[in-house]
Amino acid sequence: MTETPQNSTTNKHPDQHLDKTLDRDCTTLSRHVLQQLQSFGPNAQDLSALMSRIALAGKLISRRFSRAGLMEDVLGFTGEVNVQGESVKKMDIYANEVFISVFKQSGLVCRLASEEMEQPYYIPENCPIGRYTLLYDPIDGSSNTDINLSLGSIFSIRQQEGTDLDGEAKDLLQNGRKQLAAGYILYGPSTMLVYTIGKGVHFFTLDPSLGEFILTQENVKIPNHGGVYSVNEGNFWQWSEPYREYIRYVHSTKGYSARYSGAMVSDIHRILVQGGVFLYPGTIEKPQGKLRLLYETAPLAFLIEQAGGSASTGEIDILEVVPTKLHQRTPLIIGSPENVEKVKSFVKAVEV
Ligand code: P6P
Repeated sequence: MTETPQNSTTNKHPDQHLDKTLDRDCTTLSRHVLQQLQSFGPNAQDLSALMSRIALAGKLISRRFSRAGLMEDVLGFTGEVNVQGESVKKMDIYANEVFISVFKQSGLVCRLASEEMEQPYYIPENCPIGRYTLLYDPIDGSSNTDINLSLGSIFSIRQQEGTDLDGEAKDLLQNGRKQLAAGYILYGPSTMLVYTIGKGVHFFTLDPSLGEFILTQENVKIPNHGGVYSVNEGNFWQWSEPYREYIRYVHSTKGYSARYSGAMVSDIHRILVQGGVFLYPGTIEKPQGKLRLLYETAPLAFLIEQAGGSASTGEIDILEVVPTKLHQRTPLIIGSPENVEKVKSFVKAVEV
C-alpha cells in the first residue's frame, strides 16, 4: 500500500471527496426543504411533500417531452381555445392533467388553479382534502412545444384561508406576498427545478439515471446588472412611448444584447443566471399585458426577489398587486435591480 507522506497536502481521507459527492446526490428536494426550514413540524412536512409532488409532475412532463417526437398524438394542437383565448396544445392538456393526477390523492391540496382551467379544480370529496392551493401554468411557452425548444412549468403554493363554501376561491385574490412557495421547472437540455420557500433560491437538476432532482446550486443571487434585455420587439408598435424610448436606449447603448425565446421561464432563467431584464409591457390589444398574475408573474416575482432581483408592473411591485379575478393579467418588468430600475425610470418619467 503506498504510504501518504506525512507532510503531504493530500492528507485528507480519500473518502471525504466521495462523502461530498454522495451527500450532494442524497440532497433531494424534500430533504432540502426540511433543511431550509430547520424543522420537522407539520407545516415543514407539508411543504416538503408539496415540493416532492411538484418534482414528480416535472419528471412526468419531462419524460413526455423527451419522447414526444417518437410518439403519436403528443404534439400539435387540440383544436380547442382556452380561457385565455389561446389555441391549446396537446401537451398543455397533458401537463395540466399531470398536476391534477399528482395532487389529487396527495391529501395536501383542496384546489388547483391553472391557466388552462376557467375555474379552479376542487379535489373531489372522495379524495383526501388538504389545506393548500396549487396555482400553476402547466406549460409556459407552448409555442415551443412542437419545435423542440426549451419551455417550462410555473407553480405557486398558497394556504387556503377560510372555507370557500361558495366555491368562488376569493381567498386567492390576495397579493403575492401570501405565497408559501414558488418556482419553475425548466425543460431544457437538462430539466431543472428552481424554487423558493422564502429562504433563498435553489437549483435542482434532474438526474434521469436516478429519477431524482439533485441539488446543484444553493442561494442563487441574480447579478445587480446584466446586458440581456428580453422582450418581443414585434409588439413595438403597440407599446406606450416610455417603453419605445427604453428600447431606443438599449439599441443605442453599448453592451446590450436581445434574447427572446418565446418561453418566459427560459428567458428569465437566463436572466437569473447572467443578469438583465425581461419585460412584457401592456399593448393596444392587451393593455394589462399578456401574462397572468397568480400563476405566472407573482410566482416569478417571489422567486426573483428572493434572488435579490425585482419585479414591477411599471407602477408597483408585482408582489403588491391585489387581483380582482383569477386570471388577471399584469404588465411585467423583472430581473436585475439596476436593469428594472432603468426601465422604470423611463416609465416614471412620463408620470412626473
Ligand atoms: P408573445 C408563452 O405563451 C408566454 O406566456 C411566455 O412564456 C412568453 O414569454 C410569452 O407568452 C410570449 O408571448 O406575445 O411574445 O408571443
